[in-house]
Amino acid sequence: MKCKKCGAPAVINMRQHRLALCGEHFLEWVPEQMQRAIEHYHMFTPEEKVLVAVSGGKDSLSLWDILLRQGYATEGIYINLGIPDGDYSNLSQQKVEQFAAQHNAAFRVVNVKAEYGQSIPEVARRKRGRSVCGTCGLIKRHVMNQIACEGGFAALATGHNLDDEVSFLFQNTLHWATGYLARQAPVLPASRAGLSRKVKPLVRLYEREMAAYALVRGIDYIYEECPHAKGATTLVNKELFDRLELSSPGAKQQFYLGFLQARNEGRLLSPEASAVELHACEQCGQPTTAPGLCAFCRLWTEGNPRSDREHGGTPNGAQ
Ligand code: Q46
Ligand code: ZN
Ligand code: ZN
Repeated sequence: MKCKKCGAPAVINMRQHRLALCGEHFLEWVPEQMQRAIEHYHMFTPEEKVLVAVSGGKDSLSLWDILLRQGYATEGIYINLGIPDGDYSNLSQQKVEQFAAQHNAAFRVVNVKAEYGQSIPEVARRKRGRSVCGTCGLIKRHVMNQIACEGGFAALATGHNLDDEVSFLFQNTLHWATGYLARQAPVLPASRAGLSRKVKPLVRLYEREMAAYALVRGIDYIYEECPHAKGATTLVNKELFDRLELSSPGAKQQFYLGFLQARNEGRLLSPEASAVELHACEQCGQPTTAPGLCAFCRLWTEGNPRSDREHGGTPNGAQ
């Protein structure tokens, strides 16, 4: 297989685009695709400050790499979840630190246990019935939103790729979760005070394209999945769509982009589907659906071995 642009041996063949590219042209092509998505969905401008959520994996480190190379003003954030299996969290943090040092890039680390008193698996154990991943998602969302808002960042960027979005979309469709379907988007605007703009610049890129980008670019990332991802519905859905894609190249893209188009044209959901009434949390001030404490603050109020006094009554340190 030869590169469509220069005839050199190709490193990747993207059947859905009928495009094979050599390493050099592939390293140009991926940032172009990302840039198109940033502009098409009005994610952010070069003048705006972007907080990049990095996990140490291929997608988020590649995202950060491209944004830095394109000259965007970024800062990375790594949340150490305290997952002990295989020293997963500490090894991931090392990958992020190494990357930031190589690129001379600004980043910060939030260590959940050091900051709030318990690691994610410990909180999930204390809150019997709460899954590790559910707890993890809640804490990550809250912490990243808080830092993006307080740090004056115009947007919070995550490394979700097309395969991630397809998996979420399929899951939400399977359950006809209309609220989630209404809000699943490449950009979630900061619809009210206390909410940051959330953007997904890799939303049009396939997972295998991001893996190839990291490999060709020589990014040293953590290969292992989080131990809690094993058997997760996301992975099952991804396998399902990989099979579909094999027999019908472009199926993933069609499913996701077709959904966005149909919804935007008002052919899918009524406007009420996305209407959620939000209140400010009594403790941290972040928006929450139910009056009183938000889910994050409730997580830390009952049975947390660390006393409230250490945090002045506000678990995330907000005054
Ligand atoms: S990091 Fe967290 Fe994922 Fe690990 S504990 Fe689950 S949600 S699987 S993105
Ligand atoms: Zn080429
Ligand atoms: Zn709160």
